[in-house]
Amino acid sequence: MGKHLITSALPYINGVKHLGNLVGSLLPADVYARFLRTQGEETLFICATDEHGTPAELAAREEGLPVSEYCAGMHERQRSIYDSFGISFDHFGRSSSPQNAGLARHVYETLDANGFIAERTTGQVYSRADGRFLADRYVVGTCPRCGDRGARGDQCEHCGAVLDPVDLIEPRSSLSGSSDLEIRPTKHLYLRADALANDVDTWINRQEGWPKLTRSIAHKWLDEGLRERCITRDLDWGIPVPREGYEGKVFYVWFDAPIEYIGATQEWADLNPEGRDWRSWWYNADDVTYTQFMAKDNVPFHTIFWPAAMLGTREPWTLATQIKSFHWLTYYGDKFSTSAGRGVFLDDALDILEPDYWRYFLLAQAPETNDASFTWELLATVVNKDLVGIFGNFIRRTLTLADRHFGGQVPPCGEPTQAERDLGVDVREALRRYRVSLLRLEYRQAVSELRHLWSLGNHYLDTCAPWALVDTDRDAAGRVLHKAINLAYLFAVVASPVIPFASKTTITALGMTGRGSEPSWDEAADLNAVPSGHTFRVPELIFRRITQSDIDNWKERFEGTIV
Ligand code: B3M
Ligand code: ZN
Repeated sequence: MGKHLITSALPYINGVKHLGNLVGSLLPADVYARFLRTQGEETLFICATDEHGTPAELAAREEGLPVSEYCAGMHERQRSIYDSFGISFDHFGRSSSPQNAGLARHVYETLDANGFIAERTTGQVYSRADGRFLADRYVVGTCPRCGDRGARGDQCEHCGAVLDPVDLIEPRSSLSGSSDLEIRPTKHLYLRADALANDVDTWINRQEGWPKLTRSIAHKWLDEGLRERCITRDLDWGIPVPREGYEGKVFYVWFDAPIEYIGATQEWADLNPEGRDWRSWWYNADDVTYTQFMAKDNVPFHTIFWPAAMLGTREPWTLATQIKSFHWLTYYGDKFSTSAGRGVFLDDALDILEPDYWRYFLLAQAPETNDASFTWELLATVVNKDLVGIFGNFIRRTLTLADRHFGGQVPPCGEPTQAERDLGVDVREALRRYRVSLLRLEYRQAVSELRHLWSLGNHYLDTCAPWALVDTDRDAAGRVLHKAINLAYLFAVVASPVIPFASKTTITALGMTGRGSEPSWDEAADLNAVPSGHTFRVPELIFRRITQSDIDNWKERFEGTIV
């Protein structure tokens, strides 16, 4: 099958991310990476913090830190949070790395040599007091539409108007407060996306398997016609533009951010050069299937502008095979917002519940076909029904019964009856459907197939009632519990991409760890992997119920953020 390269959109550095960011790229990418690894596929899962641009500068300024120091700290903070969520990156890099700077320069220089870079002069706001050009959002003033006095040069947060800095009444610098501003001419470089439109069009039209959301966004942009895009900024923080007359200018953050997918792979290889070759994933790499994950607002950059840049190099760079994109997760119908502090941020989320609760819930509600609304009530319903009521209940029932009646050892398996034969057929079919959903990157469906698979266990127990059988036919009770224990093992093994922590806890309780490689799904599906006589222990409660008082507490804790 070749090799699988997986990237998640790079989380921006300007703060701890929220549940929407997790479900919109990092988590589904992780599930896919974990799934492919369980199937024995060679997989490389790459991500990084996206560190350049004005918002990074702004966030650092708010904290009173030099921007490089701010980024280093926030990178570590984000890294440790993703680690706690079990996001299994092979490497989590930084777009401010020297590797990325080298690659970005290379891409730019190659594009320039191929005639796909143009120079244009535009007028931009210059602040004499600050001695610098101001990015649009650094200019503040009165909104011409609603009169709000705190409107930014790119947008009025109050009424939503999209603005140009020159539209503002009484504009001033948000850095110094000075109104000593003027429009000065400044030179910038543009990517000739217009001249690359045919290449992009041809490439996009070859992508038959892209999901609908990705395809529709890409085609909308193509249909509107590609125009040249400015790829430089008057800023200090970023990758310097290697061109005479461009001192004090850097590449636009969206120029170098996607290149960091490659940069981070190079960082990964440089950490341990033996046996790691970043080019074998990115350059002339015909055997690589490359899958990207992102929220819908990132799709134009990944389907149009980044491919345009890479195609314009006329070099054999790996382009995306599959692009899975997501709608928004909303908080009671409103957009999660870092700037407005609305929603549940990942550090707070971990404070409340262990990662598997979030992973399962978010995947079950993944905003795949529409925006999906987060509510505490829904979280409680999904957790209590599925994780507590189906998965946790089955594992506990099975192991408690087997422990009580067979002394912590797996009973003999006996001769299968029709019930076991039916069970075997149902299990295989459910597993097949679950696998197909994962391969198709259909997360809601995958979770629903997983839930269905788990429910076969409770159905089997309810039908065979081993707790009654022990008194009348001990062998039959043993047979049922033998199968049930093997079901518990299968359920935990195949759940590992979704709820890796609970999966591990269960497999450990079953005494099935330390067997070298990852357990094979097919082997587990034979329902014989845990042999008779094998010892196990009853695990602590794997998932606990979310109560009404939890909901009340959490609502109160987060109520400031419900608008
Ligand atoms: N940093 C996503 C965002 O912050 C952006 C993704 C870059 S992917 C190359 O919205
Ligand atoms: Zn306004």
